[in-house]
Amino acid sequence: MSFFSSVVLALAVAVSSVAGFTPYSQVYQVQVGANGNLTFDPETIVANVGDQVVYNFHPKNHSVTQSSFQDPCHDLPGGFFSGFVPTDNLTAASPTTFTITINDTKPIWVYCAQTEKSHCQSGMVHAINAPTTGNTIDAFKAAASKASTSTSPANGLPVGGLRKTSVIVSPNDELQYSSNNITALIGEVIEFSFNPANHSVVQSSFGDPCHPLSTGGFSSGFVPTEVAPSGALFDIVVNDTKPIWFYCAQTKKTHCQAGMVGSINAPTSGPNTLEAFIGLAAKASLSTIPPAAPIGGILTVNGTVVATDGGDVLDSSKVVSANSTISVVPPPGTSIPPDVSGMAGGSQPSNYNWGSSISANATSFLTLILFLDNVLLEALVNGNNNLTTGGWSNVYPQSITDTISSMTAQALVHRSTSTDSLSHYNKPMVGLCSYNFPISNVDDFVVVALTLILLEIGLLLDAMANLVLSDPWLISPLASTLGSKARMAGMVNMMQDHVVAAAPREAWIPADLVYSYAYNHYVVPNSCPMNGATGGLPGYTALPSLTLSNPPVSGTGRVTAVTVSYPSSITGTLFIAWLGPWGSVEYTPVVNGNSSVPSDLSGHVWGVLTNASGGSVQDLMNVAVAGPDMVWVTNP
Ligand SMILES: *[C@@H]1O[C@H](CO)[C@@H](O)[C@H](O)[C@H]1NC(C)=O
Ligand SMILES: *[C@@H]1O[C@H](CO)[C@@H](O)[C@H](O)[C@H]1NC(C)=O
Ligand SMILES: *[C@@H]1O[C@H](CO)[C@@H](O)[C@H](O)[C@H]1NC(C)=O
Ligand SMILES: *[C@@H]1O[C@H](CO)[C@@H](O)[C@H](O)[C@H]1NC(C)=O
Ligand SMILES: *[C@@H]1O[C@H](CO)[C@@H](O)[C@H](O)[C@H]1NC(C)=O
Ligand SMILES: *[C@@H]1O[C@H](CO)[C@@H](O)[C@H](O)[C@H]1NC(C)=O
Ligand SMILES: *[C@@H]1O[C@H](CO)[C@@H](O)[C@H](O)[C@H]1NC(C)=O
Ligand SMILES: *[C@@H]1O[C@H](CO)[C@@H](O)[C@H](O)[C@H]1NC(C)=O
Ligand SMILES: *[C@@H]1O[C@H](CO)[C@@H](O)[C@H](O)[C@H]1NC(C)=O
Ligand SMILES: *[C@@H]1O[C@H](CO)[C@@H](O)[C@H](O)[C@H]1NC(C)=O
Ligand SMILES: *[C@@H]1O[C@H](CO)[C@@H](O)[C@H](O)[C@H]1NC(C)=O
Ligand SMILES: CC(=O)N[C@H]1CO[C@H](CO)[C@@H](O)[C@@H]1O
Repeated sequence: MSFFSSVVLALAVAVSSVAGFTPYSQVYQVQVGANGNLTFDPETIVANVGDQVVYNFHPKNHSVTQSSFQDPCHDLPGGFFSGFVPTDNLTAASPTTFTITINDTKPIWVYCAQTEKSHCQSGMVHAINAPTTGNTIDAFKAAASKASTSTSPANGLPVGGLRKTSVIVSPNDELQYSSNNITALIGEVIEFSFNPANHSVVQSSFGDPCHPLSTGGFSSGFVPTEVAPSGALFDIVVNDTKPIWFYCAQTKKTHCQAGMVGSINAPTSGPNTLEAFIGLAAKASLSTIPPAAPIGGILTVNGTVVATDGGDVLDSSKVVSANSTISVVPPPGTSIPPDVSGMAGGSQPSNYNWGSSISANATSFLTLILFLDNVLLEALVNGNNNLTTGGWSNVYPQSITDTISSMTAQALVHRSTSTDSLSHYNKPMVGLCSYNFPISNVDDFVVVALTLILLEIGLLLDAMANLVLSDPWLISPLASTLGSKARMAGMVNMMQDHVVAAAPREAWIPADLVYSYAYNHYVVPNSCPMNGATGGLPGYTALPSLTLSNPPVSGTGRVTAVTVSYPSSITGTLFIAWLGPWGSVEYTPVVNGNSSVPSDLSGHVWGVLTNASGGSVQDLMNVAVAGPDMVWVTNP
């Protein structure tokens, strides 16, 4: 039952199955003036719509400026400009970067506008999507060498892209910000990156360090973490040239007084220097922090915006009482405490409208549903512990973790559909096995949770389709469970994609395939109390594992083909059967270990290796030889 007992082993699974899930666009890194060369490296790139290009600056003082092809070294009206980025550091790029987003595939022409030593004229130019004939990068460079003195936007401010400076909060466990002495332009974003253990960034005045401004000002709130870097970022925007003063409000070890303070655009002379501020902070009274956070900036954790630290978006006090915790998965058949039912939004029914008997098929389905509920609960309960009180607390807003807690309780209540029914008809109940989950961080957890929930949905559809005639009383309880799982899929999908539109698809998955995936991926072999032929569930045999992998094609954001990996003992003519929503199934041939993805599929899709094509979902088990596996295809 050890959640993390086999992280190393499980990582191999995680890499192949996690990689394909998150829709992504390409991010290109360009070095500006590296090694003292007056160059952009790479000099040209080919990029698609939606891709991003991040420019990294090296000594001494360069810029990224857009021109037209016809007029090199002169700024294009309406074009982008990074502002100049002076830096002396020979060993690392400046913490200031400039990022542009590619909006179309027309050529983009770029130069460094530093006039000292005529950088542009010396060949410090760059292009995105330059033609290979006609207006080439070489033609552009040749024209630049003859251009008149370089120009750049008169106000010197960044435009058309994101100029961002990273500040490390508590590098190497030191009580400081690196850098604490920041020079920034109007429009620039300062991004604070949090490290252990429990720091904050709060704005103060010069004269009253370690205490928040009386009105306005920013505060990240406390960001407790054990991971370095934590993935927690607090972004503020510099709106004017006035000096900005900030501090860490942690009172344990009096961080502010110990010198954990900093400034943006502090005067370098006169009374109000950073040195003077550090001196004042050393004598300040015990630190304080505004009651609400984050304010005045945006806090994200691995891409998820944390709207309110402590979350008052939804009223969760009614749902989760202080003693409603499920720290371990109780064995099937254990009665559920009233407060856990309350957390779920209600207890299991007292009357299932039982039929006079139960069919062998229904017993078999309920046993598998219970088996899968046990796997899901183990993942949810452990993940929920980590989200609420463990290392992932404060990652998601309180209202989201409370909803996950509530849905975890709901999954426990819904397991009773199987346990109550099996015990009503005196059928044996499958107990808990030992499980392995490929989970090393919260993103992996979300992937595992969503995969298991989609398997549940696929299995419930299969059960309903098969039992509607023999055991009609079961349809309603199964539909309740399906509804609960679909709500949870939407929630988890939202946590995974970091966007509001949650659109998981409900594919109908034959029971044997659901069993195969769950057993192959999450169950320790031979660890289940009911020993079937293969050490798993009696009556079920897991097919060999199948891995479908490939990133989306850059630009389209779509997975158009997959590489198909399966045991070499499987030979002959093979197909992938794709299980889409609305009970659809489509077949594509496997050619040289590859198979294309039907163009009408989107979201998460299940694929199965088969040795014949053309049948419906009901016929699938006659031809399935390995799998299934889940693939992220594209945004719906
Ligand atoms: C850049 O500078 C390094 C070291 O000075 C040199 O070895 C390298 O060839 C230069 N690269 C280019 C593209 O000029
Ligand atoms: C960087 O170069 C720009 C343009 O030449 C100049 O205005 C600015 O003063 C320079 N900054 C530093 C710190 O040298
Ligand atoms: C250069 O950057 C590296 C990495 O951020 C840092 O460790 C080093 O102290 C910096 N050197 C100078 C001279 O600022
Ligand atoms: C893409 O469009 C945005 C919004 O209009 C604009 O700010 C940005 O400069 C454009 N990117 C490029 C590379 O032109
Ligand atoms: C972080 O520090 C604040 C202020 O000292 C404290 O209230 C909070 O409980 C700490 N959080 C954790 C998880 O230690
Ligand atoms: C901050 O940087 C300025 C130069 O920009 C320098 O004059 C000053 O001494 C620095 N202050 C500290 C405390 O590092
Ligand atoms: C900049 O202005 C925005 C919008 O008014 C505000 O939210 C933010 O806190 C300001 N930044 C700073 C550093 O004050
Ligand atoms: C929480 O626990 C306390 C003490 O055991 C008990 O009195 C109370 O009824 C419980 N609350 C709920 C909602 O079950
Ligand atoms: C049980 O399911 C099998 C196939 O899944 C079917 O052939 C059989 O008719 C079902 N039995 C009953 C009693 O419905
Ligand atoms: C954010 O992602 C990093 C890298 O994957 C990981 O180490 C870290 O644990 C994640 N943060 C959280 C809170 O899960
Ligand atoms: C399979 O597809 C991948 C990516 O689409 C491609 O790189 C590879 O060459 C293909 N392999 C074969 C044998 O066609
Ligand atoms: C990061 C984190 O909190 N991990 C914990 C998750 O939960 C398991 C068991 O519930 C703990 O063993 C981990 O330490």
